[in-house]
Amino acid sequence: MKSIICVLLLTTSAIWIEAKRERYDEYTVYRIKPKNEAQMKLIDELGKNEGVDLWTKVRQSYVDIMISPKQKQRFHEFVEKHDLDISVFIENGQKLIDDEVKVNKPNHRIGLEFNFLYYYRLDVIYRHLYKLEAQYPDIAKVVTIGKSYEGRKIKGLHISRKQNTRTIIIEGGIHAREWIAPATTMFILSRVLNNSNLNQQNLFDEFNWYIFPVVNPDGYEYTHTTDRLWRKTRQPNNGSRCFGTDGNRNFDFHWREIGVSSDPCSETYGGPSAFSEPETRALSDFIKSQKDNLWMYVAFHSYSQLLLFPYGYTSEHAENNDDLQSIGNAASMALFTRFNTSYVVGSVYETIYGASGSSMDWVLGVVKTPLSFTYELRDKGRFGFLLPSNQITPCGKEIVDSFEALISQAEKLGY
Ligand code: 0X9
Ligand code: ZN
Repeated sequence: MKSIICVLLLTTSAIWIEAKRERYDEYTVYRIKPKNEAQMKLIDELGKNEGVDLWTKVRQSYVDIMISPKQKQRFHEFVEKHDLDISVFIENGQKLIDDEVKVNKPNHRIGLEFNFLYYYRLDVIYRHLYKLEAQYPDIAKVVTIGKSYEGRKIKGLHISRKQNTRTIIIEGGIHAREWIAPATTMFILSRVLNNSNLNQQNLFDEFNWYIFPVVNPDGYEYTHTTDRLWRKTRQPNNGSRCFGTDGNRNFDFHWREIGVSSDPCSETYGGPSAFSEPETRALSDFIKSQKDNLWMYVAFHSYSQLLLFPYGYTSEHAENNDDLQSIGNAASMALFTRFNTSYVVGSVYETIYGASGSSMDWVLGVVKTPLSFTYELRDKGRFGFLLPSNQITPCGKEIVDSFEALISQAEKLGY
């Protein structure tokens, strides 16, 4: 009898959890190619409506926009009226999410080997960090830099083979739904520890690495349990029904100036104040503590295949703009060599859009570390945020190749 009740309870609670999941049936992602400034403005306004989500922000070349089934008719009228150039990129969001759940299921069984075939839950990622620490006791150590709003630890791996060397900090997962970012930072981590390419191994051995795969753990878990397309942190906002802040608009450098919203319901809400989020506070405090040795900072996002450098807050160039461009170009060329994947290189403002309050801008502008980059990983919109996990390994390999060039070109230029 007891066991029957137990089974009943388990199944009903499972159904309850399932029922609470956000669904994206018949949500369609369109690509719009704006023909002029006026159309860009229109699309930006459109993006503020309920049932409309801009997957990429509006820029000159294109914008990807997800429309709920309820909004479709209005959307098509809008397209007609303003003569917008649209094409369908993802027919049905839920279909891709269902496929992804099917593929990823096995890895949620406890004790399964960590490999790069799946997207993992936070506990699996953290367990793997400890396993690596045990496997490489002389060079690897798990570090905890603070806690998220919901109390999850923000953990990373410190890898160091030499004393007093230059430090590289890698940030992944500030945006929750960009799952390829934590996966890729884990891939880099594995190749920093153990690399069959001896040139890469020797180069990587020279540095002191801090790698944080999931700096927004609440958001990341929420994308696994409740809403696959969640982007922000999970702190409630006073006086609003909407949760969360965009961590990459929350840093204290030209905070809330451009490409950022003051509306808590917006995907790019900058927060009530700079560093209002425990996650960005923890990360920035840690970065500051490394200031003296910090040589390079790299943040990982998706998608669009871009390698970006500061600034996002202004069209004005960073002092070392030409160097950053040259380093970025070298990295992009090296990346292309493996699978012919192309990444466009440039400053945020000139390449995509103005956006202030990012970690990357803050590292250059406040911490004054001259080498600060952001990767926007695969793909170019075929799957967008819902990139299948069989792309983790190819993406990781080409990114590690690009990293080798990123570092050596910077060294060549005297950094
Ligand atoms: O808008 C962002 O924060 C990033 N794009 S994403 O689609 N992953 O959200 C771009 C970050 C570039 N850095 C700056 N805005 N400075
Ligand atoms: Zn992002």
